[in-house]
Amino acid sequence: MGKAKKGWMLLIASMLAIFLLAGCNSESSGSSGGTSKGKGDKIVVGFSQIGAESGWRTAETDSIKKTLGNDPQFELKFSDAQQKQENQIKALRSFIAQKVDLIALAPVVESGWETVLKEAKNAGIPVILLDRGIKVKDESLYTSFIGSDFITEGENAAKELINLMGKDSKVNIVELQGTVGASAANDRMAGFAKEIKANANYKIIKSQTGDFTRTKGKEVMEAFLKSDGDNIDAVYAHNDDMALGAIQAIEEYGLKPGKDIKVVSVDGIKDIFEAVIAGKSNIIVECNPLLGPQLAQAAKDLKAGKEIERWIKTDEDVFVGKEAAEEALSSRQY
Ligand code: GZL
Repeated sequence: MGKAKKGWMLLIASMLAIFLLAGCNSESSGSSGGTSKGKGDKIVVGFSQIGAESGWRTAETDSIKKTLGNDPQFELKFSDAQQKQENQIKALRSFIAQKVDLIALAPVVESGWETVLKEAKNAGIPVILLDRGIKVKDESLYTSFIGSDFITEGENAAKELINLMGKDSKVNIVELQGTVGASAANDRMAGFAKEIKANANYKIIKSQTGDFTRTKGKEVMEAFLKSDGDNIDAVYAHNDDMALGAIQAIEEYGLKPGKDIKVVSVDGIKDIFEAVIAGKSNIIVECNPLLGPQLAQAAKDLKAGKEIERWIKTDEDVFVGKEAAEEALSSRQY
């Protein structure tokens, strides 16, 4: 055989060897059986967070980063979407490309998730929803929802307001809605409206989104006061941050929040407890953001091949008035 031919044969043989070696490497790092696609035994979790729009949201992020960050079993990949769904979809695609073991998604809105969740399913990556729900035809696109019952939160807000002001009082309410399209906003609105509709003396005269932020909550409350100031008896805010913005607007308008205009809101961040103690707010419906431990347990159960509940609910309370707020403040963790 001529020299040239031998040279070609050698080249082909060495290329074949490199190809086979490379193939073997991608298999070993690609998946080590079971659900774990991560490095060695670590559970690699990709968490797509909405943003940092409220004290509640920051508390949730801290809980997850602390719980998974302090547990050697986990590697956490975190993405902040700055309130944009397209950023969350990009983050999920990146997690899929990195072959994470689990995706945790706090979906900013309920719709528009089918395509990317199908990609996660096709990649064999389970998805757990955190703190907000989604609407999908194929329910198998996510494994579990860890979060609150927002309809009950809305119902409790209305019931406690009626208890406070009296079922026979004539009460005009303005409502500060959360982010448009978010399940927490849709369901808190529905739960509240259901209870108010059952009492003819209570009326929601204005309702508009404040996007779950203090700034927007203040702006919208200023507009409500401008158009209906002397005709407003109470404000219902879908979260404390918007309520705190509304309290500022009421004071700047020259009225006393908590007295001239009663205030009821959802979440239970420390600042609202302080506002109730100062007499500026009246009712707090708790919504627990400390979901880190539940997410960690669910991830471990999935890795162990265990079934997990479809809805992992969080325990919550309602606090009415100064005394209840003073009693609870010292034990508040967020
Ligand atoms: C509730 C969560 C809501 C909070 C707001 O689970 O989605 O989003 O109530 C936050 O404070 O912005």
